[in-house]
Amino acid sequence: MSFDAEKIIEYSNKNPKPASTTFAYGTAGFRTVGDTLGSTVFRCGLLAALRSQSKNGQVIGVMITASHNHERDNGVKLVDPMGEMLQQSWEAYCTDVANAQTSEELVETLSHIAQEERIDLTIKPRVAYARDTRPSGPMLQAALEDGLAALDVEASNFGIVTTPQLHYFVRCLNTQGTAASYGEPTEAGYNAKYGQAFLRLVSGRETPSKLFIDAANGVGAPQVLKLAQAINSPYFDIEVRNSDTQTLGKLNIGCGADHVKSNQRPPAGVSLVPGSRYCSFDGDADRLVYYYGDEHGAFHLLDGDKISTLVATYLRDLVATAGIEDLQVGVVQTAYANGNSTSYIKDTLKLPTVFAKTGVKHLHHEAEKMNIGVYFEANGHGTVLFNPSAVAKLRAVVPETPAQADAVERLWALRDLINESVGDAMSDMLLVETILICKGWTLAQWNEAYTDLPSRLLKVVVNDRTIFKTTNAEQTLTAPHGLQDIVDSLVAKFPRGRSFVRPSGTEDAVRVYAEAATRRDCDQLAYAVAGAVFDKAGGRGERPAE
Ligand code: G16
Repeated sequence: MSFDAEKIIEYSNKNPKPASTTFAYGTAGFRTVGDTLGSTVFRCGLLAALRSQSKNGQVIGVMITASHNHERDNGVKLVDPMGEMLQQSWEAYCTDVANAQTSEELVETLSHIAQEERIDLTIKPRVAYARDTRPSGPMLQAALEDGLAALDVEASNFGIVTTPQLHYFVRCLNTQGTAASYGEPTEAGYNAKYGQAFLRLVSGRETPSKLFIDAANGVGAPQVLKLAQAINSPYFDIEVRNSDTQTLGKLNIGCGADHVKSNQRPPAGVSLVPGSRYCSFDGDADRLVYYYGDEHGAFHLLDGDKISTLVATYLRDLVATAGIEDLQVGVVQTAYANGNSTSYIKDTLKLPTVFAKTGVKHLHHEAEKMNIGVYFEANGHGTVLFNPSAVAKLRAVVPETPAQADAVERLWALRDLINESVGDAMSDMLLVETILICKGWTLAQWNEAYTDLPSRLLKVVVNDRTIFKTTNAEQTLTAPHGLQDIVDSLVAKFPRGRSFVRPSGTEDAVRVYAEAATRRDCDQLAYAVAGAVFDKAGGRGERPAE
C-alpha cells in the first residue's frame, strides 16, 4: 500500500509553497506571517495523518495559532496522542515536509518518512484540529482540510477553542473507554471536569473577591465565560476585560500575559484598584500571570515563577501531611526564571530544581522525570505532572488520620484540576484560585514569599537571527564569535548581574534577558547587552536605548 500520489499532488498544487521561503519548526511549531503559511498548514495535515498511522491510528492534534504573537502572524503545531507536544524527532520531518519545493518532491518526502518510520499506510489516520480567532485562521483551516482530505483522514473539527483545550480533547479521544480516561472530548466536558474539581477543593471555604481577567482579545474570552457559566458559583466570580475577538487589530495589542510580563505594567483597559485581583491570559490562553496595584500606586507582578513556587509549596505541604514517603515534588525552570525564585526553591523550600531550554516541550520532559514535577516558564506557561510512580504511591496510601485522608483526597482532586497535557491558563487559574482560597490569601500575601530581583526582557531585531547559536540551556552564546565575551564583561560590572541572549523560536527577533540587584543596574545591563547585540550582529531599525 502506498499513497495516492496523484491526489496529494492535486491538493498540493492548490496550496503551493512560496518559492523563496524556508520554514522551520521552532519553539512552538511553525510561526510566521499568517498569509504565507497555507502550504505549511496543508502539509502539516499530511504529516499529522502519517503520525497518526505511526501511532496505530491514535488521534493526532493540529492547532492553528500564533498564541502571543502579533495578529498578522499565525502558526501551526502538532499534538501527540497524550496531548503532549509532538515528539522532537518528528520536528525535522515537519521541516522537511514544509520545505519540499514541488508537489512531487513533497510526495517523495512523505514516502521517505513512511519508509523510515515503517508506517503501515493501511491504518485509518485520525486527526483533531482547531484554531484561534486570527483573521488568517479560516484560510489556513481550509488548507489543513485539503491535507486531511488528500490522505482520507477521519477528522474532527473542534472549531475555535484555546490551545490547551485542543490538547485536552486529543488526550480524551485517545483514552476514551480505558482506565486512563481523561474526560469527555467536548467543551462542556472540559468545563465540567475542571469546574467540578475546583468546587470539590474550595467548597466550605470563604469566597474570594472578584477576579478581573484580561483575555488579550483572544479566544480565552468566550471560553472562560463558558467555564464560569458551568462553575456557576460565587467561588468563581469573574469579570472579563479585553474580550473583543471581532475587531481587527486588537489581539494581544497592549494587553495579554506577554505584554504584562514584558512591560511590567497593567494591560490597556484595566486600571488597578488597590485590594482588587487581576490576571492576564495570552492570545490562545496557554499562559497566565497575576498582578495587583498597591495603595502607593506600585504595580506588582506574580508571574510564572511565583505561580510555580505557590503550587510547589502547596503540593509539598500536602504530600507531607498525607505522610507519603519518597514522593518528591520538584520544579523545572528556564534561564528566564528570576534568580531569587530559584534561590527560594532551593534554599527555603528545599526542593530539587532543574533548568531546561525555553519551550514547554523541553520543560515537560524534565518534569516527567520527577514524581510530581511542577514546571512553569517565567512568562506564565506551565503545568504540573504526576508521574506513574506518584500515582501508584498515592493509590497505596492507607490514611490513618482524618488530616491524612483529607490531604490524600486533595491531592487526587488537584490532579483532576490540572491539565497535565500542557500549560493551560484556565486550569492554572483555577489551581491558583484554589490555593489562594484554601490559604485565605490576598495577592499581596502570596507575593510575600520572596522578592524578585529587578529583571528586564528586551527584543532586538537583526538581519539574520539564525546566526545566533547557544549552549548551556541557552544561557551561553557560541556564535556570533566574541559576543558572549562582551556579555560576560558587561555582567561582571553589576552586583548580582546575570544576562543572556538567545534567538526567539516564535518571532523574528533576538531576546535579551538581564537581572541585577537594583532596577537601575538591571536596565543599564539589559540595554548595554542589547546594544552590543545590535552593533555586532547586524541590528535593524532603532538601536535599543533606555
Ligand atoms: C511559546 C512557547 C513557550 C515559549 C514562548 C517564547 O509560547 O510555547 O514555551 O516560552 O513561545 O518562545 P521564544 O522565546 O522561543 O520566542 P506561546 O505562548 O507563544 O505558545
